[in-house]
Amino acid sequence: PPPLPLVVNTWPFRQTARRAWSELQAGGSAVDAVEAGCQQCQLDRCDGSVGYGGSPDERGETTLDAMIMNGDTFDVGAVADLRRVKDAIGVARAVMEHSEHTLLVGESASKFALEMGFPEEDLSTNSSRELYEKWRRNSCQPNYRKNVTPDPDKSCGPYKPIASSTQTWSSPIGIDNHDTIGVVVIDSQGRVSAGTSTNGATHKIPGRVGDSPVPGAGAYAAGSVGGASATGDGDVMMRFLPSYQAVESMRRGMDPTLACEDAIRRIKKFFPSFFGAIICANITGGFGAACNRAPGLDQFHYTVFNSAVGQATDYTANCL
Ligand code: SD4
Repeated sequence: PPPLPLVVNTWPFRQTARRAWSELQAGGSAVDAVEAGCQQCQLDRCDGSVGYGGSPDERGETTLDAMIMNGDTFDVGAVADLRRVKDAIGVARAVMEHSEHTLLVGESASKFALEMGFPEEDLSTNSSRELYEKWRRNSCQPNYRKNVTPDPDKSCGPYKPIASSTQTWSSPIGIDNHDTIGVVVIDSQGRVSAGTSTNGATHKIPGRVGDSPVPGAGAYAAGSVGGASATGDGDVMMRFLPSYQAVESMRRGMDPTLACEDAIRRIKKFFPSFFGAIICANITGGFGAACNRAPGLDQFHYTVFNSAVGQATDYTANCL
């Protein structure tokens, strides 16, 4: 069987896998490695969709979602709609280690973070301000509202509900706003952890929470089985708990690639063109991924690091 430890992460973010790997080499646990890998991506602001300075919401603010799960103890910490604090995965870990709760949201999550010693910082950057200004110049075309009309005098809302129409569904999340970091680690003792960090969806409605901080949706880990993490259109994907589904399939003995494909197929049946992908890893060192074919997504690149490949290595899944 392929060797442990094993690091797998979404997208070709090799720095994430390298950082997680070096954490393991330094004696860190699977949970430490997941946190460190996500932190690296937050600092790199991977493709603008992780960490500060990306995906401004309808008010121009960047807000963060993150989760970390210890598969062996079923401890989970998560934050959603976190404001003015950059280290979302660090705060998620603080929720896990310094509270009995699982998920804290919004201003209250920020307050908790400050109590835990995280600094308060502006999450805007020139690029997030530009994205926001451009959207306003473009009359604030809402990406995530449906059956609404803007106030006739103000093209940028407030939006009012109108009778529902029968438009065919198409995913508002695409290749331009996609890259949640998801990391799954099996350490050399076979311990399992999974986690995520993202700034969500560009021009989202303030208050929107995606799949990433929801256990079973954005990520899941189960001791003596394995872990999974999803990326893509969280508004749709979270309805199917794909990470939980994939881990439970692996528990029943399914190969990681097939478990990932099965989770994608269940969503595809109802949302044929949804944008999304999932990575899976099991405690024998097996791994795989799957994605749904959508505009701009024919292949999904993910990153693997174990001693057999010897370095952070790009793998490719052909989309279903
Ligand atoms: C979300 N799943 O907030 C995240 C975004 C993402 O690939 O992963 N896009 O819906």
